[in-house]
Amino acid sequence: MLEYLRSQKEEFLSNFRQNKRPYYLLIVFFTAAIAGTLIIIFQVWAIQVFTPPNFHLEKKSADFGIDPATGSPSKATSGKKSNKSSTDTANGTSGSSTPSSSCNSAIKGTSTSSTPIDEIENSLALVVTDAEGNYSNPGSEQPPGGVYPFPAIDFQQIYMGTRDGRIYIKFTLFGTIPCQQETSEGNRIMSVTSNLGIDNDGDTGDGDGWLGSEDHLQLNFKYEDNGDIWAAPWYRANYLGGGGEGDFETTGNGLLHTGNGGLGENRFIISYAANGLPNSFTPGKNLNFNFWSEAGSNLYSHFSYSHNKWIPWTVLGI
Ligand SMILES: [Ca+2]
Ligand SMILES: [Ca+2]
Repeated sequence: MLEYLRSQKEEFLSNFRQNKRPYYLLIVFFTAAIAGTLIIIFQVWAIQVFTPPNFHLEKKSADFGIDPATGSPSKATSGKKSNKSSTDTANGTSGSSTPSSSCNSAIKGTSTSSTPIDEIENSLALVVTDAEGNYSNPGSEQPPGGVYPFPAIDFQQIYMGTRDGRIYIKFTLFGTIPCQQETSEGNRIMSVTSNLGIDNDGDTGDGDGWLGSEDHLQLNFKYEDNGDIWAAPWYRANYLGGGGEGDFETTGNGLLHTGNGGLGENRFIISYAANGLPNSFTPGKNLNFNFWSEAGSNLYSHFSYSHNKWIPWTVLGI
């Protein structure tokens, strides 16, 4: 009997080795394949569910060329929009203002005024008409192949005038000022900046760091990664010599008039109290303006840039 069992065992092992082994290996292979497929399906599902919505928006804009200034606004921006667009309507914004000015409600800070100034805008005097596409390389902090075009910094015309102790300056542009942070050439545009250097002593060759400018006016739009947008219309006045950017006697803030242009439009108006710029904006005084603009990105502080020559203007009360 013992001998019989031993022979049965040998026969079984022999059959397994010769015939059954491939069958069991096939079962193991298919089981592993099914498990691997289930793991991949789970990973795809997890990416779809847990990826933040902004990632999809940004990628969509970059891949398909959707203009964020006119396309679907981001979650953060659209949420802030609804409050103040109704305020603009209540203030009677009309005529030269367009519905897109509601983008301005996303601006943080207090350097804005939404009260329309249509009559002042229409009274301003044309100071200069500038060329389209006149970008230039500043010589530092620019992309290796040179600056990229960015029409929102491309000045078209500048208008000015003083009234009731304030200087008003209007810029028109060849592009629309972004309503939210844009992506261009793989760069996130972090700032859009306009500058005016003012020569008020008739010598455009004096001054070290500012090439003849005694005053400097700037409007800076800042687009943060979290969707926040800031506008800073400010100035520094009475250059002291010495060559540094801080070598001015005074600094102060101005106003961005969001009832007449701004985000989502191709124009903006800024104003400053003339007594903050005591040697410049007296009606009848002859000034020279040196104006430049720039767009900064997460990669290059001079992603785009344009610099222009001196323009003369006699201060006009309106
Ligand atoms: Ca231009
Ligand atoms: Ca000067």
